[in-house]
Amino acid sequence: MRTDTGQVFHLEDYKPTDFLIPETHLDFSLHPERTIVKSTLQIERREGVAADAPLILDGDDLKLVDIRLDGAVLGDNAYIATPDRLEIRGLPENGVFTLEITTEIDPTTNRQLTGLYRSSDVYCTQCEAEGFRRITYFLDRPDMLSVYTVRIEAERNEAPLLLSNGNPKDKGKLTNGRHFAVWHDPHPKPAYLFALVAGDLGVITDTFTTASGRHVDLGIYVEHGKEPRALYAMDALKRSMKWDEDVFGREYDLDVFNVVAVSDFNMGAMENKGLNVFNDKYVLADPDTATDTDYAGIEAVIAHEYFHNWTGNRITCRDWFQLCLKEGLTVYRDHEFSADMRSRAVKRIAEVKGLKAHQFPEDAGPLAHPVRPRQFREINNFYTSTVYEKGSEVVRMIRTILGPELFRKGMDLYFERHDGDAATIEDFIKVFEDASGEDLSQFALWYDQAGTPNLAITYDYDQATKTFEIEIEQSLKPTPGQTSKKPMHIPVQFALLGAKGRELKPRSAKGGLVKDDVIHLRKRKERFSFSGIPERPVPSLLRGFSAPVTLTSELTRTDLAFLARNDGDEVTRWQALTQLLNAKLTSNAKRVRGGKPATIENSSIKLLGEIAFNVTLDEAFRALCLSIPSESDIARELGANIDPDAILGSRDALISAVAEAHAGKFAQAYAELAQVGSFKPDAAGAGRRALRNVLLDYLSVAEGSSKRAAAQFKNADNMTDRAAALGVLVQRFGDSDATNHALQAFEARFGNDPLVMDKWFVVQAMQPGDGALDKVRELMTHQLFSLDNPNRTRALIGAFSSGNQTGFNRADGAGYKFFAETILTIDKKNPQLAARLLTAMRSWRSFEPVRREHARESLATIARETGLSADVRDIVERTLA
Ligand code: 0A1
Ligand code: ZN
Repeated sequence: MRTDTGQVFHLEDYKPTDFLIPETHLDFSLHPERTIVKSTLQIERREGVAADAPLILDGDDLKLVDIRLDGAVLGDNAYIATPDRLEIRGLPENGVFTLEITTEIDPTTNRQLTGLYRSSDVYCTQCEAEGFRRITYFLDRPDMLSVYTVRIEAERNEAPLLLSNGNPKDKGKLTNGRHFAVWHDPHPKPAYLFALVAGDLGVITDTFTTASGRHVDLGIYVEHGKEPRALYAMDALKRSMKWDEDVFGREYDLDVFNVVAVSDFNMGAMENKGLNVFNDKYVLADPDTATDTDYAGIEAVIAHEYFHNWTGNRITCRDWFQLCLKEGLTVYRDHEFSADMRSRAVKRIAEVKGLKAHQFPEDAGPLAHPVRPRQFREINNFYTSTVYEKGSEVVRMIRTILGPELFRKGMDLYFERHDGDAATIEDFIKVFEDASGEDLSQFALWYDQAGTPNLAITYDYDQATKTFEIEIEQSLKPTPGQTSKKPMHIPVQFALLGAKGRELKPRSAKGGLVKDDVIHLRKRKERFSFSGIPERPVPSLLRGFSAPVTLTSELTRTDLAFLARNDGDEVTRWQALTQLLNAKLTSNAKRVRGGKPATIENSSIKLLGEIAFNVTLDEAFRALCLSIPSESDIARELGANIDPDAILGSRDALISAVAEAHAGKFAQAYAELAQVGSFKPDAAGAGRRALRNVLLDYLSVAEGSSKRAAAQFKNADNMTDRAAALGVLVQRFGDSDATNHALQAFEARFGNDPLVMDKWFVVQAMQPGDGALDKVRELMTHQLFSLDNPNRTRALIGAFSSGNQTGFNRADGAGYKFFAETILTIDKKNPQLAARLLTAMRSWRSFEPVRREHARESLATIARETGLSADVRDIVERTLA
C-alpha cells in the first residue's frame, strides 16, 4: 500500500516527459498468485533533451524480474529499481531503443482493486488514475500516448475468455491446457485506458452499424446465468451509439466494443478503450431485481462510458488537473442523452437535486476545490462531485451563453482540432471562443474558483414608467486556499410572469447585458432594467437551473406559491415550491430544537394537494414535488448548529399534516395508479410508480398502520414497488413484526443475489434513530457481509454514514466512533474506498457543538493513526484543517 509521502503536486509544475513511448507490447502470463508481465517498449528521446538524461519510470509495489535494453540484459549498475520507481542511465546516444521489462505480480492478494486483480475468479484491471504502474514500470501519465499490442496467455479452463483493448488479432491453443489471444489497439492511448479481462463468463452479443457503415460487434460479459439481465444494458448501449452520431456527429472507431461486469469494483465503471469494465450494479437489471432508479443508472452509466470514447479517449487529458475536461464534458453528454430518452424537466430536476445534495456541501466545506484543482496530494480523491457534476454544469453554461448552434460548432472544432491530443481546459475554452468570437476569459473563472456563488436579488417595479428592475449582487465565500474571489460571468435564464403565469415580453432591456431570455451577470453588482412591462411581474429566475448558484431573493411567500402554481418552467416551479417548504422546515427545526411544537399553515398543505391532484402534470414531476426535502436537504438549508433529531421532528410533522389532510384523496390516487399490464422500465411507468410510492409513505403515516406497505411488499411484481414498501416499513414501523417479517422474506428470496441484498443492507442502515448503530454492528457480523466487497461496504457503512442523519450523527458520538474504527479497518484493505467513505464527515463543522466535538475527536483518532494510506491521510487532514 502506498503510504503518504506528503508530496503535493502542482499544476504549474507540468513538464512534458523527456521520452516518448510510441509502441507498447505487453505479454501477460496469467496465474492467480504469480502473473508474469513482459513489457516491450519502443522508446524515443525527445528532441532537445540531453543525451545523458535518465529514463525514470513509475512503479507501485512492483517486483522486477528481468530488464533488457536492445536485447541485452542490463548490468546492475545501469539501473536502480525500487518497487515504486525504475531509473535507467547510460541510454544509447541516438536516443532510440527498446526496453524489455519483466515484472511479477499477485492478482489474488490485491484487495485495493487497482492494477490487475481478481474478482470472483475473473482477472481484471483498473488503471485509472495510476493503476498501470502496479502492473509494470511505465511513464504512467495521461499525456504519454502509445499504441498497444497485448498478448494474454492463461489456463483454458480457468480463463476461456481473454480480452483486451482494440481489435482481436490472433488466438490459439498452447500445450499444458493453456491458450492465448492477441489484441491490437490502433488508437494511441494513455496507460490509464489499458484493460485486460480474463475468466469464465457468459455473454450476450449484438451488432451496430455506424453511420458510415462500420460493422461493430458488441459483447456484454457477465457471470454465467445472468445473461438475460444484461439485455437492458445492451439496448442502452445501442441507443447511446446512435445518439452520439445524431447529436454530436461522433462515430465508433473499432470493430468490437466489449463491456464486462464484475462484482468487485471501486467505482461505477471505467471507459477503457473498446473494453469498458463495469460494476455489476450498472449492467445487471430485470424487473424482479432492479428498481427504476437502477434502470436509469444503467442507461446513464452505459452512455457515460461509451461517450468517453470521444471525450476522454480520442481526446484525453494532458495531466490529472484537467480531469474535468473529460469528466465534466462526459457527464454533460450523458445528462443530455438521458434527458432525450426520458422527460427532460424531470431529469433536470433530478440533476439539480443531486448537485445540491452532493456538490453544494462539498463546495461549502473543508474539501472544497475548483472544478480544475491546481494542486493535489492524491489524485484518487479528486473524482468528486465538483469535478464531475459541477464540471458538467460549467459545460452547460457555455451552451446557455453561446446558444445551441455555436455550442455545437465549438464542439465540432474541439473534435477536429484536438483528436489524438492530450488536451487542457484552455484548449477547450479556446474552441468556443474561436467558434463564436466571444471572449470567455471571465467565464473561465468557473474552472478556477471553488465555492457556490450566491446571488442576492432585489426588484423594483415602477407603475408609471412600466419598468421593472432587477438588481443582482454576486458573492462567493472564501474556500481553502482561496481567500478573495473575482466576479464571474453567470448566465441567469429568466422570464417575467404576469397574471396566470403569462410571460411578459420586455420592450427593451437596459443596464447589464441581456440576450433573449438570458441575463449575463458579469459584475459584482449589476442592474437590469426592463421596459414595457404592463403589470408588476413575478420574476422566474434561474430557469432550467442555468447556473450552479444559490439565490437569496425578495420573493414573498405569495410570489413563491404563485410560481409553484404557474411557472411554465418546471425546474423553477419545483424550485419555488422547495423554497417555500424549506422555509417552513427550517423554522420548525429550530422550534423543535427549542422544545416548541412545529407549526404548519394550511396554505402549504393546500398547495401540495393541488400539485398532487393536478392530472395535467407529469406523474414523475408530481412525485418530485410531493417528496418533502430530505433531512440532509434541511440540514444544508440550516447550514449551522444542526440537530438531526429536531430536523427529523420538523420533517415528520409536515408529512403528517399533509398526509392527514389529504388521506382520502391520496388513497384514491394510490388505487388508481396501480400498475396495469406488465412492468416496463420506461419513464412513464417509472413516474407512476414514483408517485404511487410517495403516496404509500403518506398513507402509511396517515393510517398509522403498516398494513398497506406490508400488502404492497407482498404483492409487488417488481423491485421498485417491493423496495419502496420495505423502505416505508423500516422507516416508519422500525422493529415491528411486519417489518421483520418483510426483511426475512426478502432475505429468504434474494439471499443469493448480491446486488439485491445490497438493498437489504441499505434499507436497514437507514433506520432512523439511535438504534441504527446496533443494527449496523449486528449486520456487520451477518454471513453475507464483507468489507472486501465495495458494493456491500458502501451499502452498509456508506448508507449509514452518508444517508442516516439521526442514526449516524447520534448526540453521544457513538456513530462517529464506530465509523472511525471501521474506516481504519477498511483502509488496510482498500484505501480508495476508505477515503471516499470518509468524506461523509466533511460537513462536521455544521453540527451543534456537542456533536461537532464528538466528530472532531473521531477525525483526530483517524489522523493520529500511523501508517494511514495516502488517500485517507489526505482526506482526514483536509477535513480537519
Ligand atoms: N473514469 C471513470 C471513473 C473511474 C475513476 C477512477 C477509477 O478508479 C480509481 C475507476 C473509475 C468514469 O468516469 O466513469
Ligand atoms: Zn467518466
